[in-house]
Amino acid sequence: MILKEKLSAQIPAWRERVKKLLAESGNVKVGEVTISQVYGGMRDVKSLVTDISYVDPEEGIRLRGFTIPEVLEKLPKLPGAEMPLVGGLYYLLLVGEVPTLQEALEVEEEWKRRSDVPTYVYETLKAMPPNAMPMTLFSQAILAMQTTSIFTRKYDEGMKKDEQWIWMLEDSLNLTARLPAVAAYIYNLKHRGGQIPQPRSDLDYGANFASMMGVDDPLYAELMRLYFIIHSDHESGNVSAHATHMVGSTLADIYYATSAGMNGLAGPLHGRANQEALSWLLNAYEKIGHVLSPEELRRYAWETLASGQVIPGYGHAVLRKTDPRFTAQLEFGRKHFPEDPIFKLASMVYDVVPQVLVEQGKAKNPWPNVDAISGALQQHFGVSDADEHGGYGFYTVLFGVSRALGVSANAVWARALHQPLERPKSLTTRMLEDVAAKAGEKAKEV
Ligand code: CMX
Repeated sequence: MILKEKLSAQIPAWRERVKKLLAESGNVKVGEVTISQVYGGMRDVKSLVTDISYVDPEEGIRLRGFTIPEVLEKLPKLPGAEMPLVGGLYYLLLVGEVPTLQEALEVEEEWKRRSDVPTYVYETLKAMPPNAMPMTLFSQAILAMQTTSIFTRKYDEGMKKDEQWIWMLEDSLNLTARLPAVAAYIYNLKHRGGQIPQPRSDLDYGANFASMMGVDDPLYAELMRLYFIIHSDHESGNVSAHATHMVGSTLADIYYATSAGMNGLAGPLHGRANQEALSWLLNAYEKIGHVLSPEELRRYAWETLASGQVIPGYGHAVLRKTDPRFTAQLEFGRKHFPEDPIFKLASMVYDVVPQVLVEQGKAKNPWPNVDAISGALQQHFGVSDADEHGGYGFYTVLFGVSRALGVSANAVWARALHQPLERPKSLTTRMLEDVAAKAGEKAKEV
């Protein structure tokens, strides 16, 4: 298998590189940690490592060194397609090189071979009450598939440490191959009578997903290729990536680890923001009855802030500029359906809301993130049925299908490089007060 061959060729040199760095420079300091960081969600504490992606606060994400526009330009596409193959993206994340079209297609073929979802997974989801949140079903499906983990079976048989990555790769390919059908089933269960989706082996990852969703428009396949590529990875410190990594560091398999990550993605400050961004736009639209004027939108944004809510899809823990993943989606909408009223509204929010957030003066970053506009694009294709909670819970599932690509690629490399059990140290408030008092005394002496 191409991915196994390419990784086998690279891993020994990477292991030597890390070993040398640790042996020669293990005691060199990377940074210092302040009390505000200890109390403040570890913001910007440099304590994780990944070579798969890096988020620069000003520039945004680079996947294996490539910006989002570069990724979209360089990754191979099917003849006549606008957006690259998702298989090429997975190759890039794992191998670190831009694949040829043939190599990207080989990954797509691997996925097709592995895409069967065990029937009991569908039955498990069907047995859940109708008010189960889509993300609950998604995480549950992933956990239910743990019974198929080869990694855990090999562990039980006494697998060698150097081979852990091989079985993590097997599991990761199986998991990522099945997730589009799992997601489409969750949508069907919630909104379309619960039929089991029929994957099409003549279609690529994005187009097959579009087909399982029952959206005929070929543009939706292009959107989903774009969507699955841009949501895949955002370095290691975001909650879904970090939770997956932390659970995986116990040698739990990819199903346990990804399910944990998805539970984090379900939170409103993370992936759930993509549902809330559409609700926020639709509320505005329905309230006023037409696409708002900038002045009306400004008032609506201030009302949201005055009621103590955040404006979903705006702000970020690391980014300090417009998220290039937002821009890629904005450009897609501008090119293909600039007159869609909800898309128009989402574009106008971009013109108005950053200034409102600046005036409010709280958010460190007033600019949009990836979640601000993704729902507006989905609703254009009719993927906009509200669930029992009156929200668009399925959108975070879409994010989850893509994020599984990033976290699983990281999990393969974590096992390849023998990354150890994660175990940071906690202190008590009294200890921090003592540290603060000592620092105060020292400052007086000086
Ligand atoms: N609307 C209103 N207030 C906001 C805001 C927004 N979009 N973004 C930040 N703020 C507020 C924070 O709530 C915080 O207020 P308090 O001091 O009262 O607690 C203050 O500004 C400072 O926050 P920050 O340091 O700028 O942001 P954080 O790193 O703490 O949080 C994030 C980052 C994304 C959670 C935050 O910007 C937010 O809540 N945004 C809206 C939700 C959202 O879009 N989340 C998705 C992020 C992308 C993803 O993970 O999918």
